[in-house]
Amino acid sequence: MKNRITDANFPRTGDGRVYHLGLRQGEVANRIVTVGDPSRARRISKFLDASPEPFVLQSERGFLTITGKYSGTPISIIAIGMGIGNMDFFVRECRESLDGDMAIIRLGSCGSLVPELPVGSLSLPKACVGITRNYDYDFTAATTESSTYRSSNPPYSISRLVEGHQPLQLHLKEVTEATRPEGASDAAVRADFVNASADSFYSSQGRQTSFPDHNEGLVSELLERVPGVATLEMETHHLFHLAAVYPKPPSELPLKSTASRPVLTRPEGEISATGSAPKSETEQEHSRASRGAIYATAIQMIFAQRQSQDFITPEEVVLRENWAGKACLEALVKFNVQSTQPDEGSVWAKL
Ligand code: R1P
Ligand code: URA
Repeated sequence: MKNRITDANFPRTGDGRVYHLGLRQGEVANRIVTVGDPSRARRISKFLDASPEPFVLQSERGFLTITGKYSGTPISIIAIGMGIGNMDFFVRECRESLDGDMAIIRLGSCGSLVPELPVGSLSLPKACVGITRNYDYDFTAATTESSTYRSSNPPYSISRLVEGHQPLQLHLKEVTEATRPEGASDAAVRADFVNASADSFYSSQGRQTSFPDHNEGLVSELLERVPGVATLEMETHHLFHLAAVYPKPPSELPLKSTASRPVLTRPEGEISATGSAPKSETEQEHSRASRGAIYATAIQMIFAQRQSQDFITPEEVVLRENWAGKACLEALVKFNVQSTQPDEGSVWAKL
């Protein structure tokens, strides 16, 4: 850590940079393509307009942001690495660095559990579940009964469904179909499956290693319990969840009044549980007021087929990343994002 940080609640440097992504206001656009692999971000960034020259920031923690314009519209491509934790840093730190609505597409790789999605297919999940390892389960136990998955203390928990933003999903599907390249004429593009995001590539995706993970029946349990589930990866559920729970901006509330918002403040003078003085109404309203809506969807490239054990080739990856990457940019700039960050002081306003 090179810079002095000023706020323990939401750490930022003196010049307003967030702690892990290293960004400040004006460096991230309202339309974002997020990927895991930094080389995927660099590949897609080749499609950005040459002018203004894209802004590139690699943070100390390994997040890579490339912000420029596509067909004249500001857009960011952000590589976050892997896992729920990194998705959490990305969504929250971008949200606090940006005014207005956000439209986010995750372009990721995944494994397929169904024959309809062979290696090289693209899946735009309509909804996600999360799979998490239960640290209260005794992983040293000698055997796993199949009934264990439905017991009150199962080795893995499978969450409720959370939906993505359907208008953005269907619009992205249309653009993806319309931009299908030569060489991918037979690749399936599906928008009717459910994705499962796991907190491990191995144990909570049912892979067998030398660890006693008690996961032999996990994939069958998932298929049985979640109708339409077809893919496994590691971040999309958290993205959909944060987007779904984020407070709607006043313009999207049924009554255009803060009176219809959930109660955020305690009665005047009440002391909080920690004994510290309660925050003033204005402070609380400010810290929880919506900064704009978050619209999120995903497009996933099938890299691994868990039934056939096939794995994608490097050449197939390049073709899919170029195809889906360009489709994400194209779809985002054509998607109506009503309220946006002002150009003034931004990296994309530079000529
Ligand atoms: C595991 O290999 C990684 O690949 C998938 C998973 O979600 C996980 O991050 O996505 P990315 O290709 O976007 O990283
Ligand atoms: N990413 C995952 O998380 N799982 C797979 O099987 C392939 C890519």
